[in-house]
Amino acid sequence: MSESQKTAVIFGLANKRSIAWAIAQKLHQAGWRLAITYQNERLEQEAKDLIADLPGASGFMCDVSSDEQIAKLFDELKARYGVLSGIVHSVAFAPAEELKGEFVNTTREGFRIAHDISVYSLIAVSRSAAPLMTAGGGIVTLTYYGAEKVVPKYNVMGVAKAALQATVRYLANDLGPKAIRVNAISAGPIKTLAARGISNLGDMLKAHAERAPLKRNVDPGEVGATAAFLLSEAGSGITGETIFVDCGYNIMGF
Ligand code: NAD
Ligand code: 0WE
Repeated sequence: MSESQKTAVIFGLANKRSIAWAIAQKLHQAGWRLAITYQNERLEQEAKDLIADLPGASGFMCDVSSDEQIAKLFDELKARYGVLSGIVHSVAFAPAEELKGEFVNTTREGFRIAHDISVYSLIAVSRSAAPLMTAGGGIVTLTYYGAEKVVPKYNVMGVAKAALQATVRYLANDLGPKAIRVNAISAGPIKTLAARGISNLGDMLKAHAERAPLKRNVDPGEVGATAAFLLSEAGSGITGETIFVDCGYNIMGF
C-alpha cells in the first residue's frame, strides 16, 4: 500500500498550537489521509475550523476517559476507512492543583486521573486500533523528560509519563508480531495550551535554550516531522523506543 492511501488517526487537537496540529500538518504533507479527534464540544468549533484546512481530513469527538466513546469512535473509523496504519496519541491531563505544590501532596484522585487520561488511554486506543491495523503500522505518543529526571511542579505528570514510556515498551512487545510498532517522542518544552499553566514557562524555555547543544528551543514542526518519520517506512526497524526531540537537552550532565 502506498503512503498516499494510508490513514492515520490523531488524538489531542485543541488549537493551532497543539503538538497534534503540527503532527497533522506533517502527516498531511507526507500524503496521509487523516482522522483527527478533539475532546469535547467546547473544542469542536476551533478543531473543525483547523481540520477544514487539510483536504481529506475529518474530525471526530472523543473523550478518552470513556470506553463507550472510544468504542463508538472505532466503529465509525472502521466503517469509514476499513484499514488504519497510524495512530498518534497526543493527550495528557492532571488536575491543575497537582501541578502546583509539592509532589508529596499528590492526591489519590489526582494520581488516578493523571494515569487514566495520560497512560491508560494509550492502552485502550491501541487495543481498539490493532484489529483495524491489518497491514501493520505505527503508534506514536508524546512524553516529556520529567518522566526520567525531576522537573519541579511537573509532579504526578512525571510519574504518569514514566508509566507511559513503560506502556510503550509493553505494547511494542504485544503488537510487534502484528507488525505494529509503538514509540514515544520526548519533546522539549513548547508553548501550548497544556504548557500555559506553568507560571515560569518563559524562564524554562530560556534555560532550555541556553543549556541545549543546539542553543534553541524545539519547534513543533520538528516533533511533527519525527512522528511522520516514525510512522513511515523509514521507521520500520524502530519499536518500543523513546526518541528525544529536544535540541539535545537531555544529553547534558552539566
Ligand atoms: P494541548 O493542550 O494542545 O494538547 C493536549 C490535548 O489533550 C488537548 O487537545 C486536550 O483536549 C487533550 N485531552 C485532555 N484530556 C482529554 C480527554 N479526557 N480526552 C481526550 N483528549 C483529552 O498541549 P500539547 O502540549 O500539544 O500536549 C500534547 C502532548 O504532548 C501531551 O501528551 C503532552 O504531555 C505532551 N508534551 C508536551 C510538551 C510541551 O511542552 N507542550 C512537551 C513534551 C510532551
Ligand atoms: O505534559 C505537559 C503538560 C501536561 C498537562 C498540562 C496541564 C495544564 C492544565 C497536564 N495537565 C494539565 N492540567 C491542567 O489543568 N508538558 C510537558 C508541559 C509542561 O507542563 C509542566 C511543565 C512542562 C514542560 C508543568 C510543570 C513544569 C513543567
